[in-house]
Amino acid sequence: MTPYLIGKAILLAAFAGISSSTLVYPRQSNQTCSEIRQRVPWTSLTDNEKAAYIQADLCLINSPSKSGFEGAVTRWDDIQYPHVYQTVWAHGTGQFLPFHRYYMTVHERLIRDECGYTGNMPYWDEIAEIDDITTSALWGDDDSHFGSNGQDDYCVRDGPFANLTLRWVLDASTEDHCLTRNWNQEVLDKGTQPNIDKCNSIDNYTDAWLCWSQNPHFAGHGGIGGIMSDGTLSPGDPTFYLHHSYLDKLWWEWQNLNESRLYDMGGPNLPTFAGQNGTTPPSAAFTDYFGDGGNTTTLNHVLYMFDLAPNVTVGDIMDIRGPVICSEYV
Ligand SMILES: *[C@@H]1O[C@H](CO)[C@@H](O)[C@H](O)[C@H]1NC(C)=O
Ligand SMILES: *[C@@H]1O[C@H](CO)[C@@H](O)[C@H](O)[C@H]1NC(C)=O
Ligand SMILES: *[C@@H]1O[C@H](CO)[C@@H](O)[C@H](O)[C@H]1NC(C)=O
Ligand SMILES: *[C@@H]1O[C@H](CO)[C@@H](O)[C@H](O)[C@H]1NC(C)=O
Ligand SMILES: *[C@@H]1O[C@H](CO)[C@@H](O)[C@H](O)[C@H]1NC(C)=O
Ligand SMILES: *[C@@H]1O[C@H](CO)[C@@H](O)[C@H](O)[C@H]1NC(C)=O
Ligand SMILES: *[C@@H]1O[C@H](CO)[C@@H](O)[C@H](O)[C@H]1NC(C)=O
Ligand SMILES: [Cu+2]
Repeated sequence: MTPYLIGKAILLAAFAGISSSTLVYPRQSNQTCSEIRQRVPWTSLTDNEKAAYIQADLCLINSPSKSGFEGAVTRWDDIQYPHVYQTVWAHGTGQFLPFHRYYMTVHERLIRDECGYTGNMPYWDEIAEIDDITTSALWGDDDSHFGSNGQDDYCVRDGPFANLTLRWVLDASTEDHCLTRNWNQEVLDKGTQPNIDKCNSIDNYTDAWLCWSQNPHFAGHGGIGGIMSDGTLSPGDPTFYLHHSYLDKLWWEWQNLNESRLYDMGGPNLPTFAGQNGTTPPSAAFTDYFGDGGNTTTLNHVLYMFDLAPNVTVGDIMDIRGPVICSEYV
């Protein structure tokens, strides 16, 4: 055990009121956070840095699947799958924010480990661009932007992801389709500062997660629209990762407003809405509610990414400066 992990176990016990003997740390004994990586606004990258990031996602898109998920063709299909399959478990539940936090890191690991990406991970600074979706710095036709809006059939036909073939459909089977977008300023408008302030003013996670999952979360998804506005399939659009990193930054800022928030967890554990056929995992595999043993999400909750990354617990990712995420937002 590194001193960091011992410190965290004590901290957890203090905040969560649980005995440290019930904690199973370290789960990832061979991981340490020796150098914290920076997550930066997309606009702070140079064009070359942007192109390198886009190139890394294209590398996943052009690499063969390794997962064995039935119907997966590319590595991009592989990374989308845990989100597609676990839709009803990862949304509308307490693990919503933790699941997506870890998911950002799993995507980061794939582009670093398999595609040689060495730059900072970017986020979409939505509040800075909220006035006009059409002029966002995400958009452009060259190799350092994400293309632009969909055409009449909503398919994206410009930029590096033009004519991208996506495969997963709602029931976690496959059917080839295009990447779609359908910009919507009205929905992006939900990401206003007052709506962010409202979530920040809620002092407990049990209520705050719901607030974050609504306006600030919907804004970026619905503002881009198309696949991005689909709760199940949205990671098919490369902009998904920049939007959810931004949302993660907002959660991290909330966590830092009061020391009681850093390890605060809660919210429902069981699905709160019906999934499509196939996207509700077989109950047998999930009867222990991902390790919580109850109906409320706790720090012991397992975040599951199939074989793409090891299982970690919610407690492992609460502090982004810890060994699993090892990042900071700037
Ligand atoms: C520990 O490191 C090894 C080699 O890098 C890796 O294969 C293994 O998955 C790691 N274990 C955990 C729990 O992360
Ligand atoms: C995308 O597909 C359309 C319609 O099939 C085609 O006209 C266009 O040339 C393709 N664009 C690229 C960049 O492949
Ligand atoms: C959480 O905070 C909200 C609003 O600040 C409050 O209404 C609610 O009772 C609190 N819940 C718990 C469990 O403390
Ligand atoms: C910090 O959180 C505690 C526990 O919820 C609360 O009693 C206290 O008022 C909060 N402090 C601030 C500055 O909001
Ligand atoms: C799931 O699919 C089966 C077989 O196609 C069908 O009978 C059933 O009604 C579907 N259930 C839901 C919830 O869509
Ligand atoms: C990871 O977590 C999932 C979901 O709780 C579980 O089904 C799976 O067996 C776990 N895998 C390992 C290696 O512990
Ligand atoms: C969890 O919820 C289910 C379904 O609502 C209920 O049957 C069960 O008693 C609850 N378990 C606990 C530990 O509260
Ligand atoms: Cu999601």
